Amino acid sequence: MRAYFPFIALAAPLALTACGDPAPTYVDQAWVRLSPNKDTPSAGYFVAHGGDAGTQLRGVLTDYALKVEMHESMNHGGMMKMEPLQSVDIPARSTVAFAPGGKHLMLWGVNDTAIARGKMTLTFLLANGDRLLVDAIIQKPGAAPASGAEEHEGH
Ligand SMILES: [Cu+2]
Repeated sequence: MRAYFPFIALAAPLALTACGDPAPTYVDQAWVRLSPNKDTPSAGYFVAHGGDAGTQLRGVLTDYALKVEMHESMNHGGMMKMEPLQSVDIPARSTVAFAPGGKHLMLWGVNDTAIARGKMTLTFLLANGDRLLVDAIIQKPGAAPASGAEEHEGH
């Protein structure tokens, strides 16, 4: 004879309250592909994840490069062309990837200290007022031609 166990605990409704903060927009998977030539810009990539409310990415700042711009590579009749982006929509609960061949950051003059450390902090400015600080991994070029003869500029 089996005992009858009423599933009181399991049947109790989950007490989900509506008092939680809305999910914020965030950025991850940030990395910088370092240019082999100091005179040409490096490229930066990342993934933005929209929160419960849509917003826009208005710009990216860093203390570790002279200048950062948002760009998009586009195919104009077989010719790849880059155009600057002033603002990028991050719709609610969606993913916007900055990836090779598409949207990307261009970074001029990446700081030597950051290169030596292998990462740099980027600040993402959102239209909702949030500033997201994200560490980007710096990926050095595969073949560094002058690694044994690097120049140290005096200050
Ligand atoms: Cu570009």
